[in-house]
Amino acid sequence: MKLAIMGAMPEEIEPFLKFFKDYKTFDYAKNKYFIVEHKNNEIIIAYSKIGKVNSTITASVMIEKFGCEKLIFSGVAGAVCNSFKIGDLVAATKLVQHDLDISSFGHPYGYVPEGAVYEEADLELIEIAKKVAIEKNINLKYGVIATGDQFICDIKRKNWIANTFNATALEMEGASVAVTCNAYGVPFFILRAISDEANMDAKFNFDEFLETSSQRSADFILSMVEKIANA
Ligand code: 3QA
Repeated sequence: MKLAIMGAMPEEIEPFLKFFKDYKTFDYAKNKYFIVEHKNNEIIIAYSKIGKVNSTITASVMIEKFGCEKLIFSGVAGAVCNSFKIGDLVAATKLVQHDLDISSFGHPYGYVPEGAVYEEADLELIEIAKKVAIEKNINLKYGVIATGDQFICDIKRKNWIANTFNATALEMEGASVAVTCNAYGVPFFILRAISDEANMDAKFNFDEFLETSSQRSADFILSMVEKIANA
């Protein structure tokens, strides 16, 4: 099986490269792809760079160029629902582009013709995550993740996103990866550890917690990979 593991920033994939140690590096489409042989599986690891466009390119390359059959995203996110605290892990059930807006034509936010407001994550991978959470005694959260090309550090915008999409966390890549994977019929799973609360303090919290939250997300994904590899 060929499995893709992606993040957006170097810090988000560093824990994987540290864990696997032994990898080959490929340059493609202005990015680096790291290839690991693991228990008869091939794992392709990359960070896309920030945002919807970059993450779309990387997810497409993972599928088209490297033939990945499943894709996992690991990284950090801003919390939008009050019960999510820094360090908490959230698995996306559905993803939405909060900055996609043709509402002047009467369409709902996040919608364009022939698309859907919400892109759904793969249920089998969510089941595997549930098992890992039980085994590791982790209070894994689930919910809608909202994506847009903006670092959100403003309560008004954050609350608008929470209310408009029933979102629990927000970031800048999940929904574009989801659209890409669903277009190709590739099952995907998106996990984020909270790094900030998308408020006035977001910039400071983000800088402080990027590394530890990235590690927390990666540790969880590595346990999932063992289950996927042994399946
Ligand atoms: C944004 C990163 C992008 O990949 C999305 C982090 C955590 N908190 C967020 C928030 N709003 C939107 N997204 C997020 N990731 C960081 S830009 C800083 C880059 O600095 C999730 C995320 N509140 C690089 C050094 O200059």
